[in-house]
Amino acid sequence: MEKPNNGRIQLPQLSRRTFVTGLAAGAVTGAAASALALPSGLRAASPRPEPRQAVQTLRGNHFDLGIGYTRVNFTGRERQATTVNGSLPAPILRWKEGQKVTLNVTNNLAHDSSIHWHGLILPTDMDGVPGLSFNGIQPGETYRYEFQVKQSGTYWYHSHSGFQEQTGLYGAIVIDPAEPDPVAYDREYVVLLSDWSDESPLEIYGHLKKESHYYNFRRRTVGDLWSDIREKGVARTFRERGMWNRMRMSDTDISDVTGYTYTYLMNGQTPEDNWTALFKRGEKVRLRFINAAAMTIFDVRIPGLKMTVVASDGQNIEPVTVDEFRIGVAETYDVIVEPADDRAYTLFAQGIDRTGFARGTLTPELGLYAEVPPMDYAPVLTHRDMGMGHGDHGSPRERGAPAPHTGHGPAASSGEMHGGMDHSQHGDMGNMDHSQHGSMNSMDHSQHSPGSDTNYTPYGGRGNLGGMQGVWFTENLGRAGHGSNKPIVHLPSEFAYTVDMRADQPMDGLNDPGIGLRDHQQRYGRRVLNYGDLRNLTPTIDKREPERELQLHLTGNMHRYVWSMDGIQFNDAEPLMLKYGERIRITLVNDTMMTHPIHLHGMWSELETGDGNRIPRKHTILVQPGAKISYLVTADAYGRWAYHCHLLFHMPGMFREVRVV
Ligand SMILES: [Cu+2]
Repeated sequence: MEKPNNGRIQLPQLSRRTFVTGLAAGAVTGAAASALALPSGLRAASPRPEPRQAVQTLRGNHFDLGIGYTRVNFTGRERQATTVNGSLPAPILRWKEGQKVTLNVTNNLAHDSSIHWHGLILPTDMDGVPGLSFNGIQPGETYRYEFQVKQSGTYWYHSHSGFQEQTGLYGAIVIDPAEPDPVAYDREYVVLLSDWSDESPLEIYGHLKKESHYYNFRRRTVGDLWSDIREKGVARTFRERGMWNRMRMSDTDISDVTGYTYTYLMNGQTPEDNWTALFKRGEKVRLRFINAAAMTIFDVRIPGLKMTVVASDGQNIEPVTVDEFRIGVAETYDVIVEPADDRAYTLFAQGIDRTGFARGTLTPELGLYAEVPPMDYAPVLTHRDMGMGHGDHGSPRERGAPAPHTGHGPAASSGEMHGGMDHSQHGDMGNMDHSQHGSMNSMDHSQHSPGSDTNYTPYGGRGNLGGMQGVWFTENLGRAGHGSNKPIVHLPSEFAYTVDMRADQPMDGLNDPGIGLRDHQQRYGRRVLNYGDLRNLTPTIDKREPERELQLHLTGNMHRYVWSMDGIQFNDAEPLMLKYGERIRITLVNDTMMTHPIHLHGMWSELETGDGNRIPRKHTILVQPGAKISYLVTADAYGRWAYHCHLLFHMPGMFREVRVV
């Protein structure tokens, strides 16, 4: 890592106008909203007392890491961060495939701590999940992690204890391949994205528990109402708004935690600090993007440069050239860029909800910088994001323009509402027809009787594995690499207070770049990466067909801010049992309005993108709202493994133990 010592580089002229322009393009209206939605890192432009150092890189076989407290100042106010060796982000660990590494991790905190090596295939007691694979590291204790490095690529590490990751305990891992790298490049940089708040994680969590919209200042206003009416007419506007109001949801609720409290960081530096990397014209530069944020999904682009994506979650893929990609929390993407001119370029990573961004500069010369582009418009959730079956209405629509309802009579729409959404928890639904709920429930439950489809068992799967949850299908499964062909089944556990919404007709989560990106080709001429583009660079290793398929639902109740799988929170859940060596398919159905990054520890998640010979291997899969997506897993690692949403405040509930026996 040749990184320039980023001393006090001349501050860019980030005029207020730039940001106001960006916000005006979005859905913000009203002076209060504009002011509040400014990224907090840009509000306070007070210079740091000392220049921030570039992130240190540690190499070798043996590492001593100390977890401790460090004072930081990202906003003009000093706060306490949780760090490794005093550094936020933690040092970059540089390994070589095939070597054995030893890491002595000393916990100098007042609380238990841990480090999880995200995406690494290793024995379960080295995985670093307290309560599952080890007991955590007690205050004052040193825990020795020791394992063989079996893979190459870009990964990262973070605490798996409490909410420590949110306060700074994360860092990059770069593993050089044993064989010559199939990717050619002249220089490389880690670009680690994260989100910082001056509020403690417990405060943020407390706010969300009290009011899930606490950080959302983009709820629509009377002004929006008139522009909606102009665009869509009175009847449609009131039908749509009425639906949102009845559900007491906000169609602008894209992120639980926003730029109102978050300052978005690139390699630990705020947008105004402007992390800077050097290149020489004509060089191939490899950028290793890591999303180490607690809660923020980023959309990344470098205006003026094409990016050739060469790896996803550390695994080489067939190169695909794009202008923009979405990186979910915990995902990594490696891209190659070839700047042809002696000019600076802005690395721009805007939050999925467009309430702020991380920013850095790629430049041939220190002191140069490029324009910071305005943020894109803020997306607005539509019916299709709720799995309500509007995916077949032709081109996707954005910006408050749900697919038209042509072809649906009033009965059809109302049936859809009842099928897709569960209103039984709402005491004040007013004009909702409660008499239908009984019939809806009994209809759905009737699907669980073995007679309707003998292909699956709702509770137990095969008896000899015992105690399983979820819906398991065992016959006539879709071909490996091509995804699920099974009907959507909602278990009785999904009809509980933990669930306020269910998708009955989830859309395809594969060939969809996701909310806020769908029209970027037409609107901006940007080619956006989607999961359907991913093909492994080398042939699929395990070519077997899956023997069993698990359908698991990502569920939540936004009003209570509880998250779950199949309506069951982690504390009440049985482990998912896998038999060593078996090949299974997991189909995730997202019954919520949020995009969830789902991470399976210890084994690869092999995303079925339509080519059984080139199945890409990932450790974290983004599941779009109201969508389903399938991947294969070879249960080749004994032990107890975590399986969870990587959004920090979803993790307490949306979590399962996977046990391979
Ligand atoms: Cu989640």
